[in-house]
Amino acid sequence: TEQMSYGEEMDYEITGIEAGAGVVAAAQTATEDYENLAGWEVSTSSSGAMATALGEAYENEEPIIVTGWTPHWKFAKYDLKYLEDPKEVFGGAEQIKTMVRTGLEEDKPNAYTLLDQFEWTAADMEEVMLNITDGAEPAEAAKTWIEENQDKVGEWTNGVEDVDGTEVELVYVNWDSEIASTNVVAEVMKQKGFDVTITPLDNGPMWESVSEGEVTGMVAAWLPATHGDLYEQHQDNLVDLGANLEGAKVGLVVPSYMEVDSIEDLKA
Ligand code: PBE
Repeated sequence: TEQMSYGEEMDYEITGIEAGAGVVAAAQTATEDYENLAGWEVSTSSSGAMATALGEAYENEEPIIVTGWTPHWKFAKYDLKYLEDPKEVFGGAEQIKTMVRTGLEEDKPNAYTLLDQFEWTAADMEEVMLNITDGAEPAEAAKTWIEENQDKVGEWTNGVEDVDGTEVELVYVNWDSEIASTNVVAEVMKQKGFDVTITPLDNGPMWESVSEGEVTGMVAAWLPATHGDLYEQHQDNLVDLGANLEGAKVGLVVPSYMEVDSIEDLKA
């Protein structure tokens, strides 16, 4: 059958993203836990390179398996599906949570309150991501969304006083979802008078810089599964401000034209 040749056609390679991403670690675990994935490997590069490879394969109707996640603009651009994961290697429903450094509430209460009140939906985040993938600068896409969503932004800034250049540093990873959220929060904070720096890091250093108190915080903690090991390692040294988005998900994603529905259907 056609399905038997997928492995060969893809050179037994799952197209990954940044080496430090939780979804890449989970994909590597999948190649160990699913016997039928013996001999498969997860390549690592960047989220941008993955998106390019996916776009090219899609255009040519070729098979490709990527480490994917929701919210992401790729589901609006292409007809895609998650492969079923009967062993639940990729976990279930995920939340994206906000983590800040200890002591922030006392030192910078207005920054703390705003970060604590930040929450939006997958549809909100996807709107910003789509705008960016269609060519808008992240900061511009953030401003546009803020202008159009004053009600929601008003809830985040409720009780937050205007400040005069209070410094805030947010860290993130250059994943499309986190570029969107971090730019939106940064822009809202700027509009309240904060002096905001946003710094892209690798995943491990992002968690570390918050737990070591070097930076203000981040809105990019995927839990309970995706960043579970990092949370466990750092939880005693950070303040968990709860979910800023519900209904996130990670897994192996393929174009819908592929005749495979479950990770278990792939052939060694
Ligand atoms: N992601 C996007 C990240 C979390 C956010 C799914 C690529 C990860 O796998 O660590």
